[in-house]
Amino acid sequence: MKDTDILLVKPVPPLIVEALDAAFTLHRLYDEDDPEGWLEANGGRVRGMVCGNFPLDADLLDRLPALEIASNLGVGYDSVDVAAAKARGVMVTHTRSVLDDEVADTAWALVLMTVRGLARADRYVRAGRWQSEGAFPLARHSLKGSRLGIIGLGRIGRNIAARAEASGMEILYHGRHEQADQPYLYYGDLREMARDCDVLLNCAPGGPATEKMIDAAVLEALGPEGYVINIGRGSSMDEAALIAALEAGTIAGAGLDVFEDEPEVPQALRDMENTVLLPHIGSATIPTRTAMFQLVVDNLTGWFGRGEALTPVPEMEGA
Ligand code: 8YV
Repeated sequence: MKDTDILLVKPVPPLIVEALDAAFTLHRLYDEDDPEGWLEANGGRVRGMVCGNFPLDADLLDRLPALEIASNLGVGYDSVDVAAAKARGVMVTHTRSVLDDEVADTAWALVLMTVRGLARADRYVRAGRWQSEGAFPLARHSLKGSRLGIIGLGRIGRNIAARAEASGMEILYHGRHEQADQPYLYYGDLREMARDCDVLLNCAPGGPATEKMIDAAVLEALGPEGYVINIGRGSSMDEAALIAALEAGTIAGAGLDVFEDEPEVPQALRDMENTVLLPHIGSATIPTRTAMFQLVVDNLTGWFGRGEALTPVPEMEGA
């Protein structure tokens, strides 16, 4: 494997760099003075790469004609043009499964912080308002008996549903298909589900199919007693519509781990009392990130060592 050329387009964590450096011939495009010139001269030798932190599009794929596999860091692979990769016979893998519980825990914490007002309550104590203003206002909803509408009932969504069940919530879900093996109520129409739930939680993948799917009409259907939570991708939310809905009281509040233009977070969202804002930390613990980094490496060593990718993206299955 040592003579196999692997490309890093952007810097990645040291665990990945060190493991790939030991196993392969590793090229760091970001260290090249003339990346375009390097690609022109050497792109034809590259057989594997790490992706996820830059757009891997048809144009870049064309400059890597010998590429066999792109190993994506993250379960979400919306920065990769999978159709273009597939058309060129390039395998794409992602870091599914190893982060499901971590992301579900973050999602659940965000639900509690937002719906029960816990982040706001913490600020209340710190600002000395408990002494000056008295008891903190009561939360609108108990989780028990409330309805959670999950957008995207995949591995992470099902882990969130398990946590919601433990809290006594009723679970509804929306996705491309009804899942016969799931006990929850399916909605083919997102607006209808928004109308019927108290907490609307997005954990769907990003990309064109989910672009701005949570729009003004969905937020209006959710209504003034409803909360929206997003731990999927910022691109799935119409952020301008969300700000307008929060300002007008169209919905009650929002808990967000992802944003349209990270790390930019609109000042309007930061200024509001009924938002909880996290810096995209769904999977951000040392054990889980270490497992993700290792899986990025294992997909490449599996492919070049045994001809087997461990965790192909769903579009690759049966390809
Ligand atoms: C991180 C994520 O952004 O897995 C994903 O899709 O959104 C996160 O875990 C990341 O990709 C790791 O750097």
